[in-house]
Amino acid sequence: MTAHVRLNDHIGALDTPEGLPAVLAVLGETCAAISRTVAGGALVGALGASGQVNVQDEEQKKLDVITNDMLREALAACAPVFGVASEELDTVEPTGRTGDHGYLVLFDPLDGSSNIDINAPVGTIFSVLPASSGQIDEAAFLQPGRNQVAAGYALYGAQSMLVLTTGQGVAAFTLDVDGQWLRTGEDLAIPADTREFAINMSNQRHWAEPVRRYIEGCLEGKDGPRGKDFNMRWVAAMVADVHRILMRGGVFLYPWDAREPDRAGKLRLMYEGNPMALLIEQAGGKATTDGKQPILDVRPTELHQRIAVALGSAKEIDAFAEA
Ligand code: FDP
Repeated sequence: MTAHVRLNDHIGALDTPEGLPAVLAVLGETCAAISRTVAGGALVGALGASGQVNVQDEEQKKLDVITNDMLREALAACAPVFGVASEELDTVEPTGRTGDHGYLVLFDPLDGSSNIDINAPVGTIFSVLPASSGQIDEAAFLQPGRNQVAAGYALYGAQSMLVLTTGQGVAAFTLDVDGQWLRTGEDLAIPADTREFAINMSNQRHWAEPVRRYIEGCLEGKDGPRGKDFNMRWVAAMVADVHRILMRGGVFLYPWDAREPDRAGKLRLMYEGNPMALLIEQAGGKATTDGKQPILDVRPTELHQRIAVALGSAKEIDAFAEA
């Protein structure tokens, strides 16, 4: 059997800016530890609600709190990390370090929390931005996704996998029994065409007209304007839906809807939209707000900003843009 390349050896062979390999190593180790906690479930007291509410008024699960603390603590001890921000924290947390070659790490510690208690896939999403040499405050984090020097996720599913980009393609790693991330995929490429879409259909009546038209076209299949049958998937954890798209193509939509007209969408730009957009673009797909505007070009105005998301197979995102 051929030996698989370890995560840290893979990172070491890349052309990365100073300090970044140490940050990615800590993210890899912490995601491996989170995988063990997720797998322990009820045996390690990881299921159920925490009784707390986060800054976005959402009820936190115990695992949201546990995994958030694991990442905060590990990253605070990593020298090149100058600050962290999390979907589960009110505001940013500077580590007290400043200078050159520093990084800001943003994360959704446990994506797809509604899946925790039913033993369905969940994940961790992370985004790494360069830190400026000045003060580390909220403004320092408000950089467009194009600035990311790395992005990735860990998926805790049938296998635990880590998928990573540093802007030089996308690689995938599988966690072995000894807790090592071993490379099992390189240069992931999303097929341009697809017959699979992912959207929460129960929100249909709240969507804007173009989204309704596009999905109606898919549902009409061979008999409609698209002239081909479509299949639908919805794992209800963005990590798992994006992973499927990276593996075999498809599109994932979480659009604006009329229930909260002032909110651009449900998902968060800084912890979900940007890191997934970098992975999707690096794998040859498109990641947009509306089929046209690239997510990576959005200039953030708020740390916990929401965003509409339409990403996946390039030609299908074009079809969505034309609907
Ligand atoms: P969750 O709220 O369970 O954490 O992050 C938001 C997210 O999950 C995504 O992972 C997922 O794609 C989506 O919300 C699920 O939304 P629905 O509740 O509408 O299915």
